[in-house]
Amino acid sequence: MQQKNLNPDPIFELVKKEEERQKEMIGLIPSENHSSEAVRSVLSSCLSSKYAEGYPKRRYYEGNQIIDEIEILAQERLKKLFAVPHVNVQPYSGSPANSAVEFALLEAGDTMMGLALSSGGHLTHGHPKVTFSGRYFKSVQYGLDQNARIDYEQVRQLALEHRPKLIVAGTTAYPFALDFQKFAAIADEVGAYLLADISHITGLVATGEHQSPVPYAHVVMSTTHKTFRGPRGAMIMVTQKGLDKDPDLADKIDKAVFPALQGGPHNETTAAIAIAAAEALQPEFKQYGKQIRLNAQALASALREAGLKLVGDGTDNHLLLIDLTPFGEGFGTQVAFALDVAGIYANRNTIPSEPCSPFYPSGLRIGTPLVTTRGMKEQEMTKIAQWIGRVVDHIKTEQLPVEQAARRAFLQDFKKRMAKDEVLLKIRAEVKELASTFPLFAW
Ligand code: DSN
Repeated sequence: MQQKNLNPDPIFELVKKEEERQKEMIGLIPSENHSSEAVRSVLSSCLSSKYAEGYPKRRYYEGNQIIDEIEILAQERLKKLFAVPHVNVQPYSGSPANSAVEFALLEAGDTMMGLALSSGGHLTHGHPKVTFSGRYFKSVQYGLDQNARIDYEQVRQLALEHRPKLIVAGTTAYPFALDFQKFAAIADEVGAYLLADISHITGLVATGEHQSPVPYAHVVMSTTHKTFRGPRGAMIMVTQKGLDKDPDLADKIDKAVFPALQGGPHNETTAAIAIAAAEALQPEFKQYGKQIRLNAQALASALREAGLKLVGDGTDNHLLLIDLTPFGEGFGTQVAFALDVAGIYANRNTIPSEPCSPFYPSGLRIGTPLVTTRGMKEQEMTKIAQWIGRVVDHIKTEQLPVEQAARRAFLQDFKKRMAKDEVLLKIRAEVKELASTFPLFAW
């Protein structure tokens, strides 16, 4: 039969361009990662054609014998990796997973506690007014001490005062180790459930580079695409401690994911999670976890040498927050835009006690998962820090106008000028030369 001459969809051209962009640039967004060919191959497989509402051996659709095997494999590998008795791999992503845990453990109006967004917490940890967790539950938010570390004394005082039913220990822009044992002592004292959201640090927990929350928390959730290096998805684990507190906990979590909040699971994602879990059980993954932290520490010292200030003066994990207030309020905005032109993509972020605003923040959030997965090591981190230092120095006179109304026009003009700025384009060429020698996935 003659093959039809398919009119190539421009989408394929755009995907190719995005791949080139990723190869030519250096990615420092701490929540992103590149995954293996094996993970990516099952994502575009026939598994996405199948409905499998329900759980293995309890489906609402026929023809799920093989999907059952895949989901059971994913569960078993994760149970082994994290030493937990129950795992749900169906949440579509991190926010739905956290919503499911909250729906399972709380009634509308119950009190929950989480780290404030402005201190490095996540929207789903009770951010007031605009989020599901902030509107349907009474949310109490804790913060940081003067050294930019979680203020455990404040957590305890707030817990004693408000008697939350749920305490969330989890972060999205926090460069330091979490002390799950301290969180557990507080949760146990007030009889609260402890949820550890380890989305950012799963790969570090799995490799022993960060304390595991499993002995301390009742529920542990994570996305599967950050340091874990799997597909976009999430998992919710119930610990033995959780089952001891509430023997129905696993069932409550499963029912909150399906049928309460979701429909059919994305089987291709389930299979990719199973593959990522098998990869995480390999010895190379331990090396990868170690290198993530070594790279973060190398980046921190080279950034300090370049004259940049870090929130809390360093990092214990994969993430760093650069405090750009010495260059002007809101300066994270200009730096993020200029770095993008110079071939380095990161994200502008608020810093603790942000003097400007979330839209024009004074910090830059960076991390090492993407570059570590590409095989870069300490010497490349030094180069990256020097490039960041050169970009900051080059644009340091570009100040945001104080008047709100003038900011938009300033940024439009700034972006236009930076797009053809010779210094930035020269750095971009240097970045490209280095980046092109590293594959996206080197493990
Ligand atoms: N958006 C994720 C991050 O960048 O950290 C959290 O959901």
